[in-house]
Amino acid sequence: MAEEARTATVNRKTNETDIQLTLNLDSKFDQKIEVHTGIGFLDHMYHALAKHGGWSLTLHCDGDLHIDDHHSAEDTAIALGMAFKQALGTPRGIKRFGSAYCPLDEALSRSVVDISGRPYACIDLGLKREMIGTLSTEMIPHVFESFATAAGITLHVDVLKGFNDHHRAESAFKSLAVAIKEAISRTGTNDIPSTKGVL
Ligand SMILES: [Mn+2]
Repeated sequence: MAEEARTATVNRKTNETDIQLTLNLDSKFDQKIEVHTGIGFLDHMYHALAKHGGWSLTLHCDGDLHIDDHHSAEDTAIALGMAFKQALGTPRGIKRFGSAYCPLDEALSRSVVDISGRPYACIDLGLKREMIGTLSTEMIPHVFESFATAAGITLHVDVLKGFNDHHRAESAFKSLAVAIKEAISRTGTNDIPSTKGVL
């Protein structure tokens, strides 16, 4: 029996950004990914996250890029986290924990996820460049943190190796995608995976 796809729509408008987002966490066979944040490298990262997570994702952000990339990067991560949380609903019948290593050539990243209901992020990417394209590298850990906070998940992302910052960042997003895919995979039960009985 086909299980219902876990989906969400988030529209989030502030004085700094105007975001429309749709997410489907169960798009194995019919993925549709369209990301326009106004920041090319960030589009590339969200695209990788969706692709390897098995998601469909449409994300449009009209942000205050005349100031800098900060609000657009942070707010799209918040909107994505909100959509993730909404799509997942009460976390019943999922594995809860997930972890993955993903290489990209010489770079190697590890992500560990707990769909805990407790927002926490430990991010160590060791990026050296100031910018990758038009994205400030300092915004990349901020994106992971903002996503984890809005999603209500515990997230550890470490880049273990690699000298190319594009590779380091991309392998980090890929490992996050694969770790989340495991964590939210269905167990076939209706169990809430916590000794507390609540997540
Ligand atoms: Mn910020």
